[in-house]
Amino acid sequence: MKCRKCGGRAVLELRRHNTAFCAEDFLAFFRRHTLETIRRWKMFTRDEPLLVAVSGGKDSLALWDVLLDAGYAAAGLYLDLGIFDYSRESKAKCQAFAGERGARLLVVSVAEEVGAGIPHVREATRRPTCSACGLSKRYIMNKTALEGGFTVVVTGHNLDDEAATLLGSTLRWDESSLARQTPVLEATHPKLVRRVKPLFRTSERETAAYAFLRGIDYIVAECPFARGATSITHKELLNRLEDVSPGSKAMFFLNYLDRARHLFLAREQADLRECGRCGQTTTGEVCAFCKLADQVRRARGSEAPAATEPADPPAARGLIADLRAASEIHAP
Ligand code: Q46
Ligand code: ZN
Repeated sequence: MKCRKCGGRAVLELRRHNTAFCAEDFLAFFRRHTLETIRRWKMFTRDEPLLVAVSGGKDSLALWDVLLDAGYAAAGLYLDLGIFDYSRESKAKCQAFAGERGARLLVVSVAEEVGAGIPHVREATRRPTCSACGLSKRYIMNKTALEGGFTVVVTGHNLDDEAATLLGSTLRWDESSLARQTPVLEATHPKLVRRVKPLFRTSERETAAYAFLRGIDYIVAECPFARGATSITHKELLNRLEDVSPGSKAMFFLNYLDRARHLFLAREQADLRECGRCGQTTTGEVCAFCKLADQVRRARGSEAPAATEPADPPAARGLIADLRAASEIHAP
């Protein structure tokens, strides 16, 4: 297999693009593709201060790497979810990455904002862990960006993430989620910061290959709460489709954006106002985050302090896609 660009020995075949690249040309392709997406979708300009949400995983670190390399003013934001070893390890990866590049990294403790780390929120509120986590992350990202003078929050969601989310929303015909799924969520209120996803056209396999070839030290273990999540089943189903018909994921998600999203958007009308407690946006009197934090504080207040830290749940090791991609990269 030869590199389409230089004719040298290819290390990675991209069936969807019907091409193959050597390491150097793949890295250049990945950077070009990402920067082109930012430009075409008008995600942000050269002068805007960016806040890149980093989890310590391959996608967000690969994206931060591309942005720093291209000269963007991109600070990182790590949200410490308090999820035992997973959080400790992923925070260390982000700190090491930032340290090596001399980049600015903001670290915010979710426990300080919510009143307890993510693993304790379910006991306190009976709200599913991932739903409380997602709500808290979105809220804190927006708040940190506003307070820090950042005009854009950049996240590392890739094509696989977006296609799996779309499949989940479609199976439920969740019109509101369908309307909100976009790679550029504009700030529709002075208290909202634009949220963008420059990797939405890039597969997980490509980000894994980029991170591997760049020698980025990222966390391979997934969050222990991701275990058994339906989104993982949706990803597996889409991977099977992609195997027999390369390009299926891109066709599903990108055509949705082109042809169908506007139908759902037309019906979605949110009347936003400021939360009476914290000033962030809400459709009611008090925002969902303030209600969540209240519930947690009430429940924790009536609880005797735990004598010991709860045991670390078994981590879901190894992203299948990572391993698959790494094994497909042939050492030069
Ligand atoms: S939502 Fe759920 Fe993730 Fe939060 S608790 Fe872990 S798996 S980190 S993307
Ligand atoms: Zn609030």
